[in-house]
Amino acid sequence: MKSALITGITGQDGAYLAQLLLNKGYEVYGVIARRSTDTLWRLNYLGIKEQVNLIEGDMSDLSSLIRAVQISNASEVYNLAAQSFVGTSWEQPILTANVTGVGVVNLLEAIRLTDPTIRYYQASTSEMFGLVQEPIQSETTPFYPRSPYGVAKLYGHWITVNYRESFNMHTSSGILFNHESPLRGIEFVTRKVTDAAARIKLGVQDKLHLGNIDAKRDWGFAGDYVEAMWLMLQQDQGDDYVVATGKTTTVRDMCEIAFKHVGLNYIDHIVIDPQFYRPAEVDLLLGNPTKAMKQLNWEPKTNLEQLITMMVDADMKRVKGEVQILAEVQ
Ligand code: NDP
Ligand code: GDR
Repeated sequence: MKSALITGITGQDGAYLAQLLLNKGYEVYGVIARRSTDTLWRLNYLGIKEQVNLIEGDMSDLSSLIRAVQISNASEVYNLAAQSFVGTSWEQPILTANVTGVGVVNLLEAIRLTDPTIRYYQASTSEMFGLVQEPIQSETTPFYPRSPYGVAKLYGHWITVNYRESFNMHTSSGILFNHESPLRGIEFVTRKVTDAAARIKLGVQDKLHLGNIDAKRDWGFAGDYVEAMWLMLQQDQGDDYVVATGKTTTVRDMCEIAFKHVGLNYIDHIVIDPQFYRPAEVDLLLGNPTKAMKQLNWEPKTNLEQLITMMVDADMKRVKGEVQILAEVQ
């Protein structure tokens, strides 16, 4: 039986990827960081908590990563762990650099020292395009990150490429555009909006405070995107791939979809609050996934309307108390 190790298994993508790999018959191991509260709610929600093997570790602790790679005996390692919230990266730039940037080389070293034939996936990001240098971004578009998070991810991206070129390791970098789901963290804008739409509909919230609603993003469904991660590691060679839908939408129009789904007009409930503006904004992201579609035979299956309505429906159930997601109880 094949084994895989996932860092960030308690996050949105980690949970979906663990589910995908379990369905494919893998023995799944996950690195779990020590926290004072339970972080297993997503694995619980998907009903897979008992099926994964958890190993304590932290991206900033090389010895713990070596231990995790050894214990798991993995032939594939997926590095999804990060301080992943762009806004927080201005508040904690050094932590972000250590975890999201240097953490990558820690894990690559753990692999190189243990078994350099292990295949490696790096969670790169469209945030590396930042101040976009081309209207539609592909694998050849120059990078221009706009946040400490984007800068840290750029290091992670290039060190992944470098280990492929230096040591002939099978490393792949997935340049994933925004992807969302009912398991998205509440601080990210889609989930903040779908949760608010549900709460306002059910009378437990009045207003929704947002920042720049003119920002445009290429949003897809996390469940579709984890498939692309797995496909990258099944190729003969490691490579870099953009994973996106090829459509971009403003935060404003995404709000309209969410509120309309519960019979509300978003304009009546939104308050523009400069507190949520960013020191440097990424105004527009729009990816060209042609390479992933051709070489990986991957395609996005869920459009934005389906995605947002799925998230609103899940939040309606949660706010009504029909489904309990422990970490999200407010
Ligand atoms: P989440 O924020 O939901 O999950 C991040 C994970 O990283 C959590 O499991 C978290 O653990 C873990 N983590 C954080 N710090 C450490 C640490 N020091 N040591 C070990 N683990 C740590 O992110 P997503 O699932 O949305 O994203 C997965 C990856 O993909 C991230 O690297 C993200 O930057 C990247 N990405 C995401 C995109 C998106 O749209 N979702 C797009 C492009 C890239 P804990 O639960 O304990 O906090
Ligand atoms: P992003 O996602 O920064 O693209 O990073 P986020 O959902 O946080 O922001 C998207 C856009 O919405 C605007 N915005 C707001 N954002 C938040 N969070 N809260 C608000 O109130 C708000 N109002 C407007 C933002 O300014 C921004 O333009 C996500 C993360 O998952 C990263 O880890 C990942 O790398 C990228 O997606 C691709």
